[in-house]
Amino acid sequence: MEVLGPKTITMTPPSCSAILTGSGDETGWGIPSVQTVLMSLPAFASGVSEALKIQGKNDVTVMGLAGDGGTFDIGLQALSGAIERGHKALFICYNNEAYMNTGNQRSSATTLGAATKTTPTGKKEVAKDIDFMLLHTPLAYQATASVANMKDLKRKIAKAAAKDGPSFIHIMTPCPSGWKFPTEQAIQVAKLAVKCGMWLQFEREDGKITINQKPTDWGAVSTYIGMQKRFNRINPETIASITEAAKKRYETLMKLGEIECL
Ligand SMILES: Cc1ncc(C[n+]2csc(CCOP(=O)(O)OP(=O)(O)O)c2C)c(N)n1
Ligand SMILES: [Mg+2]
Repeated sequence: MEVLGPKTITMTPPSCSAILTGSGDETGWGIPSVQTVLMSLPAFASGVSEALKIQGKNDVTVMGLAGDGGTFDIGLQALSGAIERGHKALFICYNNEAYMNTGNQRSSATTLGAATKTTPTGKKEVAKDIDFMLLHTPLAYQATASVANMKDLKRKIAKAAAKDGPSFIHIMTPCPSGWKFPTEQAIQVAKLAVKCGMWLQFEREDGKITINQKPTDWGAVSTYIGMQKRFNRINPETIASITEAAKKRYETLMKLGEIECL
């Protein structure tokens, strides 16, 4: 909100953030806010964005804030449609890697090997790569960001809001209760994810990908995993395959940085 200012209309689907922020007359946002249904925040945003356009209100930002469940899974179809139609709106996904508000059920964003209520022995599937999927959509601006780097996040929000089309920012948001680590380590966990390459910081603008921060220590993947009790039952082979996949993803991103994307 510091970046977007008061001329913003926000919406949130059911999620932890909806509980924190509220909606209508009972909201902590201090600006107009709507609580949408879980499957279609981007459809709500499309409608509000078009209404503002008809009213000639070009200086109002429409910002949707959804979790990984509301973005990767249940809201994906609506997001895909809103991007394809090109509405001016900023879609922010805070990714805590599970359906946390309802008690930590796995989502398609949950990392391989992580225990959740519905994967008590560790998730068997790799996480859906929403960033790479969205590289092939006509977003006016796309970025990843981290709660451990607020300066970078604010810069990206400002850029996204200035675009005359749909933009998407994907924020890594460690969840102490769901990932099972002490709350005071949240920023440390987020920093480590970037350092070990489990989280890639990049942006796509005008068809060009820029890597904002390079992974510096692939060996720290096991430290990152070791800090979180959700990975208590993971074996060394799975850690090795997670590390390999992270390396491959970074190599692919570097190659994509050399060519023009959509
Ligand atoms: C269609 C539909 N299915 C299920 C629910 C129940 N529900 C409410 S919040 C939530 C979790 C959302 O997870 P996510 O989007 O990752 O946000 P988080 O809770 O992790 O912040 C679920 C499943 C719902 N409200 N609507
Ligand atoms: Mg979530």
